[in-house]
Amino acid sequence: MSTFEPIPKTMKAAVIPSTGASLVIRDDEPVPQPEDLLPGECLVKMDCTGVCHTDLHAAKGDWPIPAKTPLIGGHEGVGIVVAIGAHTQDSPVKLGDRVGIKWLADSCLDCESCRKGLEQVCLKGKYSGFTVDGTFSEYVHSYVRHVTPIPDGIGSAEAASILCAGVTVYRAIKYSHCSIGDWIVLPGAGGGLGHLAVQYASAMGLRVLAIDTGADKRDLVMKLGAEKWIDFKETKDLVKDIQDATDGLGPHAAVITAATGKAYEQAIDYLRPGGYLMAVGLPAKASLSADIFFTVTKSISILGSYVGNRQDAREALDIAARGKVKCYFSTKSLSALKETYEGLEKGNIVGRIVLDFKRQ
Ligand code: 8ID
Ligand code: ZN
Repeated sequence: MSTFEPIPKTMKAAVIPSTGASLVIRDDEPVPQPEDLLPGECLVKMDCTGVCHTDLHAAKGDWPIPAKTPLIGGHEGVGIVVAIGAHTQDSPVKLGDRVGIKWLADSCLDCESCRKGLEQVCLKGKYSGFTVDGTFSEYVHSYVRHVTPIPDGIGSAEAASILCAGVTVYRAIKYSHCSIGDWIVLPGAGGGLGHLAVQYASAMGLRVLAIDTGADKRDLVMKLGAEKWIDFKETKDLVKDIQDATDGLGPHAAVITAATGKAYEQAIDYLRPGGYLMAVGLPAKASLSADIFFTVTKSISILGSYVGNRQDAREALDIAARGKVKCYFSTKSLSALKETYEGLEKGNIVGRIVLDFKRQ
C-alpha cells in the first residue's frame, strides 16, 4: 500500500441511514483506511461533487431496485488519489493524480458486456452512491481501473457534473442517429443533464428545440445554444408546437432527460418518421407506453441509454476541457445537500449544484 499524505480516521459525510429516511451529516464517519485497500482499489480525497437527480431517487428509494443502506450517495466526484492498495499491478493512475468518480465505480472488464464496451450493464458492476458508497464524503473508496483521469484545462467543479450528467447525454446524443443540421428535442433541457445536452448537441451541429419550464431555464438554454424553446407548462398542444417548431415534420430525435413519465408520453406522436427516442430520464414507477401501430408505421426506434463507458467519459470530459461545453452550476457546502434535494424535487434547480468540500 502507498499513501500520498496522512489519512485521518474519521471524516464528514452525508449518510442516508435507511431507505426514505432523512439525510444526516456526520463528522465521525470512518475513513476507509489505506491498509484495508485490496489490490486494484484506491482512496480518493474529494475536492467537490455534483448532485444528480439520481441521488434523490436513491435516497427516496423510488426505483424498482433499492440502494444499499446506510448509504453515502453521490457519483459526480472529483478529487486526488491519496492511497493505492498494496500489490496493485499496472495501475492506470498514480498517487497525486486528479481523478473523477462516476456512477460505474467498477466492472469486471471480462464479461461479454464489458468486452463489447457496454460495461455499464456488467452483472458484477458496482455503482457509486447506490451499491457502494459514493462521493458525498471527504474520502471515497474506489477502483483504479474505473476512476477517470481529469484532463488539464478544466477546473474540478467544472468537471464534476461531466462525470454523470455530461457523459450520459453525450452518449445518448451520439447514439441518436442525428446528423449535422438535424433537429433534436430535449425535454428536461434546463436541468443538470439537459443543459449539458443542449451544448453537446449544439457542438455536434444539431438544431436544438429545448423543453422545460420557467424564464430562468428558458434564458439559460437559449444562451447555451438552443434555437427554440417550449414551456411544457404553457403549451396547449405539445405535439403541434413541437412539429411546428421543427419544419412541420417533428424532430429527428428526442433525448428525454426529464425525471417524469409525462415527458415521454407524446414522443412517438411528435417524432419525425424514422426518428429516435432516447430514454434517459428515470422517473419512479413509470412505464413507456408506445402506440404499436404508429411506432411501426413511422419506423420509430426506442433506445435506452445508460450513462457511458470509460471511453465516453474521456470523450465527454475532453470536449468540456476544450471549452465547447460548460457546466452551469452554483457551489454549496455538503451541509446544503438536503436543500438541494428539495430543490430537485420541486424542479427549481437551474443547471447543477456542486458541493465543494472546502466550504463549511
Ligand atoms: O444513465 C442515465 N440514463 C441517467 C444518468 C443520470 C441521470 C439518468 N439520469 C436520470 C435521473 O435519475 C433523473 O431521473 O435523469 C433524470 C434527470 O436527471 P437530472 O438532469 O439530474 O434532473 P434535474 O436537474 O431535476 O432535471 C430534470 C428537468 O426536467 C424538467 C424539470 O423542470 C428539470 O429541469 N421536466 C420535468 I420534472 N417534467 C418535464 C416535462 N414534462 C420537464 N421538462 C420537460 N417536460
Ligand atoms: Zn447521475
